[in-house]
Amino acid sequence: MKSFSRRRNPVKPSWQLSESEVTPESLFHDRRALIKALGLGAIGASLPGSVHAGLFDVFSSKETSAFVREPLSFVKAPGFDGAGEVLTPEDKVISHNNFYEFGTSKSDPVANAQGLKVDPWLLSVEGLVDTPLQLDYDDLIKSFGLEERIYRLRCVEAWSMVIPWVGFPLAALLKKAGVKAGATHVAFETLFSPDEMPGQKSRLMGGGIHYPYVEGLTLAEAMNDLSLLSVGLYGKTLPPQNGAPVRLVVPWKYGFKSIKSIVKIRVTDKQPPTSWNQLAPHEYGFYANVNPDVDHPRWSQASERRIGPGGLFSASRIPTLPFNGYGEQVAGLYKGLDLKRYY
Ligand SMILES: Nc1nc2c(c(=O)[nH]1)N[C@H]1C(S)=C(S)[C@@H](COP(=O)(O)O)O[C@H]1N2
Ligand SMILES: [Mo]
Repeated sequence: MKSFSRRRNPVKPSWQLSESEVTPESLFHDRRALIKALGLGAIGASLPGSVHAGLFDVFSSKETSAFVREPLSFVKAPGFDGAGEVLTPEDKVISHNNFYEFGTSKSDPVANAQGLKVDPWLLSVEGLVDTPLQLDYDDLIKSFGLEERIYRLRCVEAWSMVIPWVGFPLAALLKKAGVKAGATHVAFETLFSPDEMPGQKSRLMGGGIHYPYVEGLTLAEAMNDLSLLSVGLYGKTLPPQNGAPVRLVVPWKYGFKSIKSIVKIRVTDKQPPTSWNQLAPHEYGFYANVNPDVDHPRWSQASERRIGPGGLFSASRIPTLPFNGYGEQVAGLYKGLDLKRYY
């Protein structure tokens, strides 16, 4: 192999650069340099300011540490200790995310969500309830007894994690509001804040979803003890990329049902529209129960890659269980329902 002449090359090879010259932080203090370096060119120039800020967060520890997670007090819920399963390490849980409001790749939410304002927050509980509720940030963190529950999370994309959530049963909130006779479903809505959520400003970045992101459960599903409103993970408040300050966790359903950063919960007498079903009804149903016997039209759901300490690419493939292994608690909700038709 012919060696090239270093003397004729005006650019210093990387081994000649000093430490300060190679640290991304110093290199990328100039936004235009960053955008050029990432190859975004004209696209980058037209991205909203919040996206630029987000790109910076990846490289600047000062900006990533802007979001402070508070320690929570909670009890360990008996029966939810994870049954000896290996937890997905915290750094994987908070860096491999789906949150299309902040972009469609797994690394976008952590990069773009750090500036999300979660306090003040207002979660409104309304619709067919005796007492509509308006919960602020402190109400969410302090007015319910918090418990830790270790749940499996199975994404429809066939990867999964084991996560120690901190939260309170959705049923506790619904009981506090008082569900009126005639109610059949519960609808959920994520924050709509395009200035903070760049995916809501651009169809490309937001994956084509019609925002705000909405989800729904039957009333019986919502009242099931497994349905959790999570305000934390790994003992601290949620980071924005995981749905701060409050998100749903329904572990027997595909991950997209576990809607993040909720501002509205409405009790209703109709099956509410849901974002992924609106986008691709043949691929994503209202129920979305984890089911190894009903494949996604484009891939098998028979197995999954469990994300452990080595991350996604060294993850082992394991069989997917009906209802994600929670059949004992929830199969009764679907007696007589054709789960192939109601996927
Ligand atoms: N508002 C909102 N909620 C959302 C999503 C989203 O894009 N927007 N993605 C869903 C999907 S597909 C999954 S798998 C889980 C991922 O949760 P995690 O990032 O905390 O693991 O969040 C769900 N909740
Ligand atoms: Mo997902």
